[in-house]
Amino acid sequence: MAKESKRGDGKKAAETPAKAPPLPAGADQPTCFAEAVGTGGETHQTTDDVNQTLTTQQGVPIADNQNSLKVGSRGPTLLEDFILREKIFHFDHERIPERVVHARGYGAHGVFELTNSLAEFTTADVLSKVGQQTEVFVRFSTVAGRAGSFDLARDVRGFAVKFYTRQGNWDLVGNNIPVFFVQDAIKFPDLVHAVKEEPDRAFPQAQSAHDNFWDFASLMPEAWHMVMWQMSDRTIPRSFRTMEGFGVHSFRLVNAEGASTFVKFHWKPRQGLQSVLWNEAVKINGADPDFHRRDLWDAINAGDFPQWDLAVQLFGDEDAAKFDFDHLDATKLIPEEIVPLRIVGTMTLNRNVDNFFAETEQVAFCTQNVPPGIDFSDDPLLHGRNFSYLDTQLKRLGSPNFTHLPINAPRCPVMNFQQDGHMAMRNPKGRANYEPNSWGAEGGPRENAEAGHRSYPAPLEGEKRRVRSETFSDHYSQARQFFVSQTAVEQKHIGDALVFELSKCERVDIRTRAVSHLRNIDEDLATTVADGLGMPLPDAAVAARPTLDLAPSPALSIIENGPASFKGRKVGILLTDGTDAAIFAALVKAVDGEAAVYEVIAPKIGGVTLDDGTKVAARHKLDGAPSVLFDAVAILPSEEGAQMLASDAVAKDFVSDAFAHCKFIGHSAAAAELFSEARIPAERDAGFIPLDGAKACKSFIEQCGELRLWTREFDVDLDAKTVVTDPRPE
Ligand code: HDE
Repeated sequence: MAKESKRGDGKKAAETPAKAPPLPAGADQPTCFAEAVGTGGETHQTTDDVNQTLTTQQGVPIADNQNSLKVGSRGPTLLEDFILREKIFHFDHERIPERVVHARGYGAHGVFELTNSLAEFTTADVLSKVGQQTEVFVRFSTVAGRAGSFDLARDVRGFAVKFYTRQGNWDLVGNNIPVFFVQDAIKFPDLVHAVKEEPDRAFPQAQSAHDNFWDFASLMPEAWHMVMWQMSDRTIPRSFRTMEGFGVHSFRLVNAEGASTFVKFHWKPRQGLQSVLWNEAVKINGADPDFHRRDLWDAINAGDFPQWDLAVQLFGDEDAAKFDFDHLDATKLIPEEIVPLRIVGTMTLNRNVDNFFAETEQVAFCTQNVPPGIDFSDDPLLHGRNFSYLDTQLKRLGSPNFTHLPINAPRCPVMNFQQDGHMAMRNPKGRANYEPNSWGAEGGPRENAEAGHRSYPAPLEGEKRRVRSETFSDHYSQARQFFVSQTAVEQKHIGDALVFELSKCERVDIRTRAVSHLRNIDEDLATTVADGLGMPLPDAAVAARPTLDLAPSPALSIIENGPASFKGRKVGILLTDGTDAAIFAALVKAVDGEAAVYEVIAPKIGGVTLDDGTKVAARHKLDGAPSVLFDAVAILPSEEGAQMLASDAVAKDFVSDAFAHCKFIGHSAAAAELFSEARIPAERDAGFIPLDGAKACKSFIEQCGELRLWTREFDVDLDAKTVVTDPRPE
């Protein structure tokens, strides 16, 4: 069966352990709503299941939802109209404050299965029992943009996972980058203010390419390791499905004997890493601002469930003492080559949300949500976060009872004497609401020294001072390590990104100060960026410590860690009337064979008639589907169709963008005319694959698994001449 990408409106949900029970028969598509109340996501149908009469919030049936109550037919409208008043009142209060950071996000449900026990290191049940499945909810996000901003902003991505464990919720609130911009929580508001839109003009939105961000970054040497990641393609991922996730800070695992082991958490996507090009990102934002959320929704609905392996790096105080950095400094990572990753389980996202607001918007993460057996390190950034997340939920969700919302409610029993407050839905019964009490078995829950969370008794002493540890002062060594760990084309992208971003700064002194840091990271990069900005090379910034030449870490490259095949990727197939039906069928078969997806693009949305008379529906009209929406393209016009497309500016853009973005391009012989009108060089490179039979179609899709013909970039980009040396052999 051919795998045409699903439109994404049919639900294909997989079972998860604590899935809400199904709605009553006949009520699976309520016209009003199913009101979810209670603690564990149980659903109560409050509408009339039989005839589904529209009601007010008070349950009063509504006779007319089209007209307000008036005197005569032309008014005035009467204040007595409680139906109108209630409806408008509720509408007026629909919005809650968006998150101050990570406002734009998208979530999905899934399951985590443990494959390797860490019981020797932790009492956390979720990490102890091999084969045990734990329900999870994940929210991916951008950081800087508002909730309505576009998906392909150059930005860090949030990767927040809530595990509904048997010992309470565990929130691993991470990013897709393993380090952070600042070392101390007290600098976080400054960082966020600097990167967000400038306060007087309220722009630019969702981007760091402006004076305020680079002013701040250039005054903060500690930011430059993360700046290198930010300027890399990590911040323009192809999909949420192709990103890594990192817990960033060191946490502690604590075992039954009370022994502590430090741990860093990593999520490795089974889909392989993949990003887009900056020029592509800019165009995707115009063509489909919801590119990432649509991608995740479509993949899950199509049953192509994304998976990540959870890996840990475990180390003790003695190991930490040997690192040439301080693991409590969140601007540093622990290279995988120094502390190897140990895969302990797999997360599968298998269910889209039923309601975006109820789930993705109202989910409330907190770094402090940890089960027994997981504890905190002394990372000062983490400590700031531990305060911030609970605090922000009160502002955003408006009540300390946000934990009663089904998306936030633990799936295990919740028993305590906390009570009342706005919108309390979990109201204890009985007489005792305090502890200790002498009401015996009816007196409610009691503390449990055995099962309860106990903080690791780390011995501490010291003076109370506002200082930054000396051990936090090497700002450039890992930034350099990151840069030298990239392939040539990725290094080029970092150079391009820096030139682009700094060219958006109006103040020359800010550009200059920024480049002065690059001199401590990589001289060639500094030279390239200065050249790209048309400015002299400034003196190097004063470094607190000399930069070390650390060994490259191949794990840091995206291209080195790409997918094994074209699985889950999307090819756009451009058809016209008269396209060769046999080739189209062979291509669809090849796409299916690799478990990839395709979408048909045609001059008209009504579709095309192939040369054997078959009619094929189009998913997109050509004007609405630029090639940036696809991982690869197949251009299969008939002779006549190619002639028509050759005079169409949009068709020419389709081809020339696919070419410029180094994509693999399968094509019919007739496409030659379109190529020459699109000014594709007559001597075509290895990325052009003539599709003249089933074998060619198969090898085209196999080759697409390489994702891009990166060497082409050195032929098509003017900046390439000045950035890095063309890596191809002479
Ligand atoms: Fe956050 N961060 N953060 N952060 N963060 C929030 O909490 C904060 C940091 C991250 O999908 C807020 O519920 C401080 C690092 C993610 O709902 C807020 C500091 C990392 C999300 C907050 C940091 C993150 C947030 C805003 C420095 C990667 C989205 C809304 C001390 C490890 C979670 C909210 C979601 C959200 C504070 C730094 C990741 C204000 C004070 C480092 C993925 O509480």
